[in-house]
Amino acid sequence: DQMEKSNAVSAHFPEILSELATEVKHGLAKTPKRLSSRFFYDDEGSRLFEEIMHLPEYYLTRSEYEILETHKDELLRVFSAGDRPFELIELGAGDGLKTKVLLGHFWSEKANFTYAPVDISRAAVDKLADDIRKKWPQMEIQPQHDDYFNAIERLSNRSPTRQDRPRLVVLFLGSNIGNFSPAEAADFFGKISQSLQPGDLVLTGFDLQKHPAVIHAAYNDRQGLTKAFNLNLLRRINRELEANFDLSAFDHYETYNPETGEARSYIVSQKEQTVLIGNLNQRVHFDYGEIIHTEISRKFTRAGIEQLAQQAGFKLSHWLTDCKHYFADVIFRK
Ligand code: AVI
Repeated sequence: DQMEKSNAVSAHFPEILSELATEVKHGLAKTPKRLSSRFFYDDEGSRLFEEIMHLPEYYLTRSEYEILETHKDELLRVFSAGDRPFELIELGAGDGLKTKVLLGHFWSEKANFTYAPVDISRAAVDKLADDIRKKWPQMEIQPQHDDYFNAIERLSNRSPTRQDRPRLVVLFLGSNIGNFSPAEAADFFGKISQSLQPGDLVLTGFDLQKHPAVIHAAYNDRQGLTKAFNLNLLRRINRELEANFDLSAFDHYETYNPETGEARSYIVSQKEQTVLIGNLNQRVHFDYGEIIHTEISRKFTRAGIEQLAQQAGFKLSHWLTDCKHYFADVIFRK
């Protein structure tokens, strides 16, 4: 009842619309229609993505796992250089599957560090924190339920930084950076760079350009999990904005363009139809075959990565890849 009232209020006072409502209102009025992949990650979306990471076609996670496993010792040496304690801040931690490789190693080597996982899904961050407390009860962790940009904002607003504070090591794994436009990626590294001091580090996972068929398959799995993940956005809109998308009337489509390095995901309307977004009091018309563009997953070249580092005032200090050269974990040094 209380809920219904607040929904009714938000329908009449657009200035207090939720972020999702604002995105839907503007994104579905555009041509072509557009919704940001930022909104994929409600609890169900985060769960589906965890399943995607185990798919045979989704090589990204396995490649990065291999890199971290192979180089965990070197990473510890770099992070703790000069015997400085370090603070790991992981943006978009998810289930921490890959990070646990590092945490376990650092812990068994008695490294002097703390871990602050940040994720936009509360369920994901709570589960990760529980898991770590069970595995390593003495590890110092500060889980944060937040989005990347707020977390970076907080980083830069810290009280005047002392010379003797721990080294900050920002982790941004899993090619999350690929979901940003080129401008957003440059802005992201620029903001992080401004909040860091000389000697601080950023470790980022980049998916590399490779045979287009390998990339295409990763976003078109046979089980249809990627489709479910993409269409879950419509389910979320149905639930949170009282819309009536009929999920069976929409499909998933993905293209990879090797000239630009961009994989793009779309939702396709399989018939002409009109959808009602209840809370916005908005009707959205779809032609037969009309698309909503939902995601970009960019694939990088070494030259492109070097340019990102340089633009933001970083030095590329380590370049680590898996044996197939599918993926790179790269350290930028301030
Ligand atoms: C989270 N992100 C790096 C994934 C990707 O590969 O762009 C999200 C994803 N989209 C479809 N499958 C996985």
